[in-house]
Amino acid sequence: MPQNTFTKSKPCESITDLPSLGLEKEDFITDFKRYYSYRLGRDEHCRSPHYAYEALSLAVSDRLVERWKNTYNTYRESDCKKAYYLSMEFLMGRTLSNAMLNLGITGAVAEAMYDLGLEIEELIESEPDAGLGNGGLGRLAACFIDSCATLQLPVTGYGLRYEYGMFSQVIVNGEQVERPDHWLKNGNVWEIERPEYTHRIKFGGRVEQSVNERGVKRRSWVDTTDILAVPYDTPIPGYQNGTVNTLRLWKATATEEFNLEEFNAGDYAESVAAKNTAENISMVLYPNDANENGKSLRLQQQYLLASASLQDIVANWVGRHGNNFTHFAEKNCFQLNDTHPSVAVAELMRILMDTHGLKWAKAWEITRQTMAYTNHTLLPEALEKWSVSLFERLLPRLMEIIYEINAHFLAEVALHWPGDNERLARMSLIEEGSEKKVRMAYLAIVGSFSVNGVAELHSKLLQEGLFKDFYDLWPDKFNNKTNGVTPRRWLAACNPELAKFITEMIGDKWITDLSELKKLENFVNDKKFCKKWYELQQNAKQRLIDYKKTEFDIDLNVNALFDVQVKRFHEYKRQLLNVLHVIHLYDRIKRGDTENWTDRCVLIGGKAAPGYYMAKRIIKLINNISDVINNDPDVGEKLKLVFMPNYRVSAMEKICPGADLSEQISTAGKEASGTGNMKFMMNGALTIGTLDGANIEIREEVGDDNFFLFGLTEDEVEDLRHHYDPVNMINQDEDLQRVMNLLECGHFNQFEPGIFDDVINSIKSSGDPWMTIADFRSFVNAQKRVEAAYQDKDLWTRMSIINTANSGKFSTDRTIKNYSDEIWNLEPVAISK
Ligand code: HTE
Repeated sequence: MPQNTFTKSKPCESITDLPSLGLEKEDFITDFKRYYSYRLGRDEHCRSPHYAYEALSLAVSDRLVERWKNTYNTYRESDCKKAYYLSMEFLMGRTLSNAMLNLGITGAVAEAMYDLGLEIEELIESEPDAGLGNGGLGRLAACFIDSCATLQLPVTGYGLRYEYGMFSQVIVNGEQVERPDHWLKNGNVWEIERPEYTHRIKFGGRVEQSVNERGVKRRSWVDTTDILAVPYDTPIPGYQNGTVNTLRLWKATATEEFNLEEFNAGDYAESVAAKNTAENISMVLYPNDANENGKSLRLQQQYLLASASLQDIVANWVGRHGNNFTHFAEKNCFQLNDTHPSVAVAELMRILMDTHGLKWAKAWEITRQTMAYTNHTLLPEALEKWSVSLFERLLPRLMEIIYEINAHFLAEVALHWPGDNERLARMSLIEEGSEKKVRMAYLAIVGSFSVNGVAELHSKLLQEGLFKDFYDLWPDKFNNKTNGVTPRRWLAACNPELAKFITEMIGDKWITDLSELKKLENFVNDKKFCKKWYELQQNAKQRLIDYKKTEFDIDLNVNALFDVQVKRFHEYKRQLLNVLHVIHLYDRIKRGDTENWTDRCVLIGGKAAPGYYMAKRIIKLINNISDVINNDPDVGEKLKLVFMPNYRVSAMEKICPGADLSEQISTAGKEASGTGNMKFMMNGALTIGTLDGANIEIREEVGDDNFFLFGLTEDEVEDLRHHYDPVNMINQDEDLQRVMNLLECGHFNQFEPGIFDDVINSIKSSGDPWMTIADFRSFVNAQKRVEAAYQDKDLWTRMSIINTANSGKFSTDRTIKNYSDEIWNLEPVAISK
């Protein structure tokens, strides 16, 4: 294994002292040519844009690494407090254009590429997405680390380096087919492997009692099967401020001696095969968003992340302070992105006690002062519970520690509520039953000093419902941190035309202080401004049309209302409600009810978890309906329904600038926050939405008049559950009856009888948890208000401006400032050269 330091043979000048790299056009031309010809060995006959992308990225990466070193050294010298964002997902998307923006070199590079006869857009487009996440939770982690760097906060992201990220989705005969996403196959110029920081991760074995030299009893975890965690670092630049933070991702590999033993036994092939078993652990991202994940391999992934990251941080501490942990909690803070890394609570206890000899009480104090937990969902099917028997087999020492944490905790509960045995059973970290299970959320709550939800309503529901017992015990632990998105990627980079116009009008301070956008409101009555705003929105729509045209043979009308719903497929998100409305519009056209018609393109995109049957059927339904509608000459321009395959970060960068209407239509109380809603709003789309998640706060910011509200409230949903009768509701509503008839008579599946029966039955069931039918009428009425507003171009444009102008709250800069001030307690660190 390479070492950190090596001996130089004679005194000489520093090997890292370098003149700083230039940022002018000529500098990029020179560096590009050198990388292209010498590092990559290509010439002008090479036809693939990939190598040009690589050559440019290497040149850009050099500038990042230069600043990265300064940042690293500044943090080390300042001995500042640090936070660590532990997450199983970082949905980074592409890096090149964001890196150029944050380095402030977009213009110089574009000119350099132009001079070389290259199209910068084409190079940007040839970068694969780093799709190391499922949806909102993973993308939030990516926006967070961007904001941390921009705010100059010493925060490191820790995650896993999956060989295969989120699958890519193709549609075959209307159905989702998953293709593996081998995103690393052409290499990754942005990462640096750091084998010198490898850590050993234990699995299996058993726990022994041993006594050390001084007669102190120790628990030892022995006879384990070990793997190695090797870190790969990616630079995370702040916005034009010299800070470059780190995203450290772990790859699992085999230990050397593990193989050696078998070599000696002569089992050469077996020993090489064993390498596979180890490397499997970080091989693939589980493609479930807010769904069940019960597999042993998944628990191994979670432990790999927790153990490698904590060992890394503790080793760094010990390197500087020896075995003295007195000030550890003042200097370190761990944010757990949902329960996925929450085994970290037990792992920190293990490291402090078993490796560094701390007593239980001291270790527990440190753990409880350093861990903070963010919950991202109320859905019961997404709450992690690991079977005790699996835990015992895979991580016996950790199971032991969890039992002990539980014993101490239940004693505290018993003291607080003497004799309340029911409460003890409810709150126990261990769920009793035919199969005992570890409740990971409870472990996270008990082991943390802070528990937060991700929007006002969600945090309130956590306190009143899911975590009520814990809130009663520790009300001060609970807090809200409303989500956001980074305005660099989600406005400045993805919508450069609009960004430029905004900057011309109000200056460029908005890029790092999004509340500045409020100044746009001063222009809502300025005719020229509004005209320009309208033109820019139309241009963005046209760009979206052109982008989609490369994928299918459909011509969309730029004057139609672009009505967009893009997100993971889940019943609670109610893509089905959208579909019912589309069928209703189709039905109106067919029966000639088209007076005052508003042309509409309904665009839907998103992936379904491969094992989520109902979600996949809904995708098929959308594709079938789309076939019927788009090919019906009676319908023509009036209505189009398009399913956009393989929705991902880089697709959203094109979609959100080109949307008129943003569909945020989840059943109230089910979408913890949503973040797509914020991207659309920032880019001037209007929202049609329920009182759910961050929609509530979006509506508060833009005002009632600039938001299309519909649907039951969370309270009403819960009340209605007891006497929900969707069949009766259908019978009471003629439009809905006609829609259901079209579905039930097989109008959209003439040659595939019965394939949508399960979908139809699910919404007609009185037990439908998502209550799609209940919100149909209210949704249709809201859509009518949308159409009326859209027909008044001036009104719509004004509303659009007001949406962008009031999106300031939804910058992750604000969110991260809240985390930093109220949970992490960090100070910004200016970078010295
Ligand atoms: C919420 C979404 C929120 C986002 O986090 C989500 N939670 C999960 N996925 C999300 O997108 C999640 C995934 C797996 C297990 C548990 C939760 O649904 C970021 O905006 O509303 O906070």
